[in-house]
Amino acid sequence: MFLFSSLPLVLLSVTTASCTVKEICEEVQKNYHVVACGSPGMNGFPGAKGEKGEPGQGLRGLQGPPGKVGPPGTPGNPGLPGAKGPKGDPGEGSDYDSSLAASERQALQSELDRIKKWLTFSLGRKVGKKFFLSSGEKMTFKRVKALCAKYQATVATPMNAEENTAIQKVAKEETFLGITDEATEGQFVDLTGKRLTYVNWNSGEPNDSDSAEDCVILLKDGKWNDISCSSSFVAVCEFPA
Ligand SMILES: *[C@@H]1O[C@H](CO)[C@@H](O)[C@H](O)[C@H]1NC(C)=O
Ligand SMILES: [Ca+2]
Ligand SMILES: [Ca+2]
Repeated sequence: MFLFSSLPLVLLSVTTASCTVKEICEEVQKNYHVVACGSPGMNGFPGAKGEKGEPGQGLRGLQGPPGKVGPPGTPGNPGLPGAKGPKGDPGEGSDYDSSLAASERQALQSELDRIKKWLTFSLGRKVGKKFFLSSGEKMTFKRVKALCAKYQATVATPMNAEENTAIQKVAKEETFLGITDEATEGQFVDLTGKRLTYVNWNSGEPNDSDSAEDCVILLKDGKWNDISCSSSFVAVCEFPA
């Protein structure tokens, strides 16, 4: 029941506890020799003064007027680079995000991958490219769809026996699947409208009892039963892993 509402919080606390943007930045600096955090150093000192020009060509004897000024000497070598400046303040909001270097993005990505592993370990089931999570709450099919959509996910839809088992374990109780025959009675499709390539109906199902069963639940033993969409069952969503 608290899982979904606390999920962003878990992520947030995990992120703040182990990985601030500043730390990632320092990490990146260490590992990739990128100077990205500090502001640029000060300019070097100006070069040494050029050599004195050629003497002018005044007449000997009486001292003539001063000769022409010689051509300027070649400029001195540039000074050494200034000392490294103090560390800059972290950027803010989207300005900073959009200027993330590839190496910084890579560091963030590996941190996210690590967090996904923690979540899989403690909460959910990952099968192939799917990650199944339950909110633990019971609700109508319509509300399950809305809940999953709110989290950029869809209602759990098993495409094979392995996924079917994973959903069964995550749900622990009977749960809606992302399958209906609302559009055409007797023709069960997934939520994108595709015909099913895997089914696991219980014997005698689907029976469209009272001509009012257009949704599908996963029973505790993993078999499927068609049932009324307005009854309430545990919500399980599938996320791209
Ligand atoms: C049809 O399925 C429902 C469950 O959805 C079940 O309760 C009922 O007994 C079934 N009816 C028949 C005739 O098998
Ligand atoms: Ca039906
Ligand atoms: Ca039924």
